[in-house]
Amino acid sequence: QEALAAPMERTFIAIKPDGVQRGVMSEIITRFERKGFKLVGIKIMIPSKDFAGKHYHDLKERPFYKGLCNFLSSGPVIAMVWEGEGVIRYGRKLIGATDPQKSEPGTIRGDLAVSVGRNIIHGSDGPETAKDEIALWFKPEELVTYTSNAEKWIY
Ligand code: RTP
Repeated sequence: QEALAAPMERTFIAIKPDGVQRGVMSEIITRFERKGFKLVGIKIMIPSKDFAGKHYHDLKERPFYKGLCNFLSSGPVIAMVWEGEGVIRYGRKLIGATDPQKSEPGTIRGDLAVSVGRNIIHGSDGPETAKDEIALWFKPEELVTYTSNAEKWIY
């Protein structure tokens, strides 16, 4: 009998309102796509302040919490779920350090952002947060399971 394959790792990635407004969403998607990760969920929405507060509940005690929630709900956000081996940890690597002044060139924040309060993208920081954030932003039926088979489309 065939062993059941372990479910592939998934992470939650959001392009924040500044990333959407600055027109870098395709660039961000390209970097995850070209690495070889698979997009299994995507939508655009304007989160309410209450919803933003839930997303950032871990930071409730921080002085920037209110401003951060106001910012996340200030415009459209692209919410995504990406799948692949090591996608949580490597996704954070693609994104770069929280403060774009400290993120390396070659990372998304290093190349495309300058300020910590406007760092254009969010990525889950571990398996537990990934699970919670995916459940907060997506209904199970909004996530798609499919096999990548590029050969089929190349003649
Ligand atoms: P994210 O969750 O957005 O991927 O960011 P992160 O894990 O790298 O950083 P975290 O400490 O969780 O902070 C979440 C977001 O809060 C904003 N922030 N502002 N001093 C400040 O004004 C300040 N510090 C953090 C950033 O936008 C950060 O992404």
